[in-house]
Amino acid sequence: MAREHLKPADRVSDEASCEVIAKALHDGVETCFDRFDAQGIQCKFGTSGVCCKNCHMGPCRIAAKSPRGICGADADTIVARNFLREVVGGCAAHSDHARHLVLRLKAVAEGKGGDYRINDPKALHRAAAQYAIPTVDRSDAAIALDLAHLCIGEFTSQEEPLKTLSLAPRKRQAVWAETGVAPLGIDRMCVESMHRTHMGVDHDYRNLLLQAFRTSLADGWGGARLASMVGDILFGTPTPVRSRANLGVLEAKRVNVIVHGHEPALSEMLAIACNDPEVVAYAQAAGAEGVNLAGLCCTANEILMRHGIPVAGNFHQQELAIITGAVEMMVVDVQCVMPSLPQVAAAYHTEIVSTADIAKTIGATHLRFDDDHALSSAKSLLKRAIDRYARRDPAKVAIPSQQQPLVAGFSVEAIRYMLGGRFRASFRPLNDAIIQGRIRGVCGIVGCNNPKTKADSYINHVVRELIARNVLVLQTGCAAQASAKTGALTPETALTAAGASLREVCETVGIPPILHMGSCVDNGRILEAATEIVLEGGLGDDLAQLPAVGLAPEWMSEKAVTIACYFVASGCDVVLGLPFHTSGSDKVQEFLHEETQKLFGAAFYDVPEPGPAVEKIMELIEQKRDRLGINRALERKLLDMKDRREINV
Ligand code: SF4
Ligand code: MSK
Repeated sequence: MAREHLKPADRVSDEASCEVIAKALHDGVETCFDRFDAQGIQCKFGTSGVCCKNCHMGPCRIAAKSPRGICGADADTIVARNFLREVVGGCAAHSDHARHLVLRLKAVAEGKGGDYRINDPKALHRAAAQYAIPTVDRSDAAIALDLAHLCIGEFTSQEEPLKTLSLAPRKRQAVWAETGVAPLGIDRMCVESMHRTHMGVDHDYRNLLLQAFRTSLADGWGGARLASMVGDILFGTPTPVRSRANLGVLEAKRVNVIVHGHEPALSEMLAIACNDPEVVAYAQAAGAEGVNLAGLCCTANEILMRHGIPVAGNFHQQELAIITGAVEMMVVDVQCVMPSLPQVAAAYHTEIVSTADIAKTIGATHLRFDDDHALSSAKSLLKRAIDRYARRDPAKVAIPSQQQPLVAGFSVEAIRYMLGGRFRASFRPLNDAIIQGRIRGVCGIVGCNNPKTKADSYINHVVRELIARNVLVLQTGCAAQASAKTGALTPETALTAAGASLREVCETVGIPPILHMGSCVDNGRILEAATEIVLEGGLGDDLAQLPAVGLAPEWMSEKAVTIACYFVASGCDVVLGLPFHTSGSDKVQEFLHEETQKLFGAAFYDVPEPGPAVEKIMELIEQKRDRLGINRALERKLLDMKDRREINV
């Protein structure tokens, strides 16, 4: 079927998005779905990874009649080089985000942080203990300054491996040392990778792919991990919080301001400023009841996790939110922001405001965020949005009614506390439940939406099936928001869908069966949770032994490639709903899908359909359980009273 004839319900899963796609058609506004259709059949050279434009003798593309580029590079070299460059893109994105937070922490520690401060001293002391930074008789500012300098060293280290690697189980650290993938400083890894993929440098696909895993570890155990850690210190460690999700969170009688992107610094201030009496009075004077702040993509996740600010939608809904006609301002920072937003906004009264000097878009108003006067910057942005309220055209407004309640905020600290209680916070109950088979295993479901597949559909299918089969689900990013829109992130509704033994565990310890752990940069929290499980004992001594699988169902960004790589390099199998652009090299495919198993104890599995993905995930979990010898424990557990009488127990 030609794509142009696809109905909204073939492209997206939730009713609210369907309604707004139909409205876009009515309003004559183009969306990513139209542009996807306009692209036609996508280039096979690109999708198989055999197109090279790393020098100006090219571009070259590999085909049967031209098996080498002009320089002589073959498909293996070209595919591996392209793959490594994708990993660098992802690592750089997460790590630059982390760098901004680290520099802010340094400024706060030096007394130059403006309206920012150390919001969570416990998180600071936890981090200090992890890195053996002295704390006795020292001020928080002094500790924070040492920590900031240590973090800066994680970017700049030229000869020493990342210090954060030492937070992994010892056995995993040994695997990295043995395979030569322990990363040096984050910046060095990115620069070295770009050097090695320059024309005429590294041509050995294996050497290039090992560097891809090394660079990914600089993200997962470096940049991403630092971003979550420093974010918690500055803005607070997330704890369970109730909120709502989907386009129905927009309000007819309030000034709607949406924050979109990834970095929490400005959105934190907007979350505070929107309830400021001065701002509320200003909105009321403009005829509105107040300001309604909502989020999109991972900036949404950041302020959801810490403030319970509602989520307007995930990646594919960024244009749709504007098309409701009810958004006065969309404030964007970095990553996953479609450059089309100003064109969409031009059909309505919405102003797109970019705030980061490194991320400008033609047609958006660029208002550089003033770090030194963050709160007053946030207030003036909100007043600017309020000024647009009078320009809202009621004839163009159609806010879908759909929204679902959710619970988010599951940092590792929060999970530990919920499992063990305040005085004996511990992962022990979770480990015991896994050993006894009441929880079969854990699945981390991450990533984006992609117009190549019906939005949210794969994610929602797998989540439903896995919890029914007693698998605990950890989510981040837009995948978590997909589940939120179905109402699955509430203990109440999710418990009706969980398998009997998972439900029993969840009821006993008071956790839902699907834990929203944050934004895509927070995937490091999933590794942190996995490490806690290993250290708690009883499930082996390495991450690769855990009955845990990663799944990226509808991913689209380079960050997702990097995340998938650091999961595998950490010993966690990863199922991909959409394949990498590597099919043009059998050797690269074999390396990623098989050889990694020998190197890291984990590999990638391409499973394009959600049903088979569930089976694959269960198979991988059960294999790990078998190897741990814990499936025997389940057999004992399943004996009922009748069985017991029969065997005279
Ligand atoms: Fe072609 Fe080689 Fe240049 Fe790539 S590096 S564009 S394969 S000549
Ligand atoms: S925002 S990277 S679309 S998860 Fe983190 Fe969503 Fe993917 Fe962006």
